[in-house]
Amino acid sequence: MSLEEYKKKRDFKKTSEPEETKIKKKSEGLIYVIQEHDASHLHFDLRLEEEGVLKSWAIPKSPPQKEGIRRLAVETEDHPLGYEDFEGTIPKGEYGAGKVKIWDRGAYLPLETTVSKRIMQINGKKMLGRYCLIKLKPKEPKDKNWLFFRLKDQT
Ligand SMILES: [Mn+2]
Repeated sequence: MSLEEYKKKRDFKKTSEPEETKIKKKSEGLIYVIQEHDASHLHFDLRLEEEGVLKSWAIPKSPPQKEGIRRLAVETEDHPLGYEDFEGTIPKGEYGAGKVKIWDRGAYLPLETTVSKRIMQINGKKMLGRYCLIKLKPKEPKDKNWLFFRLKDQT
């Protein structure tokens, strides 16, 4: 867990994204947010609080609000706590240039966590239910593709 890659990619004199971790007084649960990011390609950034950072995945299509939709989620660099509040425009020429807005946020509860699988209860407004992230077998070591989908509601 390190913000080295996050910091290396950004020039904080130019972007208004947070440079450092900001820890607020905790509300309930772990942070969950999805930011809509209108960069070179519109995508959605899923971020989940884990061990003092926001683990991050870029989802190229709309997030899976209903069961039966499986979305590719590409793991990206850890982001600092506090990034869940970020909305604004990353300037042209900077990493991730384009508009960022919060698409959904709330808290999540991890139910099962391994290196290649996460099952969790997401309590957002648009995403509410049990979700799974599962890592796809990498073809090359640099591959960081996961599948993200909603699990069946429990009765
Ligand atoms: Mn992004």
